[in-house]
Amino acid sequence: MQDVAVRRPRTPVGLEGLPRPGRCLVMGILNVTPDSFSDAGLYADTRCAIDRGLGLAAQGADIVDVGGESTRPGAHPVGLDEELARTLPVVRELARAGVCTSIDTMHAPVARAAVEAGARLVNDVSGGLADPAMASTVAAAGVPYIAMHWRAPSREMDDHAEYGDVVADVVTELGRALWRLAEGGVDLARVAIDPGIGFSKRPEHDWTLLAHLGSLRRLGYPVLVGASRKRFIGAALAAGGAGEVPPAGRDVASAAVSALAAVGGAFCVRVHDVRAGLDAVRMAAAYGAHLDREP
Ligand code: PMM
Repeated sequence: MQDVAVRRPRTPVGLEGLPRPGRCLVMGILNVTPDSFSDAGLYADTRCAIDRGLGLAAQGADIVDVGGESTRPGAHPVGLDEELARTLPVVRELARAGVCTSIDTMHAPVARAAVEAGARLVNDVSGGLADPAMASTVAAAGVPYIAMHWRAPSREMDDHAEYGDVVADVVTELGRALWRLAEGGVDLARVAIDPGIGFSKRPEHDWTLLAHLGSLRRLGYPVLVGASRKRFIGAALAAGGAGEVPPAGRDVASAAVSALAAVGGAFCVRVHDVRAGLDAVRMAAAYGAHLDREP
C-alpha cells in the first residue's frame, strides 16, 4: 500500500468550503430518526427537524449534520427511500436558509441527492466501505468528505471490537480506506478523518484514541471527533457507581471531552449540545493560545 499521507497536498488546518472561525469547528447533530441512541424520535417529523436545525445554527453550530439512519449498535438499515424521505426536505430547507449542512450517510444515492439539495459536506461513518459507489459519487460532487474508521454494519459492530494496538490499527485501517477513496477519484485534499468513537470500540479503545489524536493527525488529515453522549462517557461518569449514566445526562461531560479533543488538535467536534460544545472549543482555543508562551 502506498503511503497516503504524502498524497495530501495541504496542511490539515481545515477543509475548503467549510467555515474557518480560527478554532475547532462545532458540528451540531440532527438525527431525523425514530431510533438513534440518545435523541430517538425527537426530530423524526420534518418540520420539527428543520426547526431544530435552524435552532442549532442559531446557537452557533458551524455545520448542521443531518442523518436519516441510526448507526447505534444493533440498529438495522432503513432502506434508501426512507432515508431520502427523512433527510432531503431537511437538507433543502436548511441549505436554503444559508446553514452549512452536511449529510450523514453511508449510501451514495443519498449523498448525491443531498449535495444536489444543498449539502456542502458528506459525512460517511463507513469511510466509503459500505457502498462501493461512494468514492466516485463524492469525487463527482466535489465536496468535502469525512471518512470515519469503520469495521462492520451497526447490527454487528460490537462483534468487531478486537485490537492489538487500537491506535496503530485504526491508523492502518483508515490509511487503507483513504487509499481506496483516492483510487475511486476522491481528492484527498478535501478529506478529513475520524477515529469512529464507539464504533466497534469498547470504552478503553475510545479513551486511548482520544488521548492519541496526534497519531491520527500525523496521517496528514484534519481530524473530526464524534464523542458526544457516547457510551464511554456514560461509563466514565458512572465509574465506581452502579450502571451507566444515561445519554441525556452526558452533555456536561461531553463538553469536557470536546475541549480535550480540541486541545488534542481536532478540527471539528460533532455534538448534540451546541452551546456547551461551542463554549468548550472556545476555552480550548484560549488555552491553546497560551500553551507556548512564557509565563
Ligand atoms: N457518530 C454517530 C453518527 N455519525 N459521524 C461521524 N463523523 N463521527 C461519529 O462519531 C458519528 C457520526 C452516532 O452518534 P449519534 O447517534 O449521536 O448521531
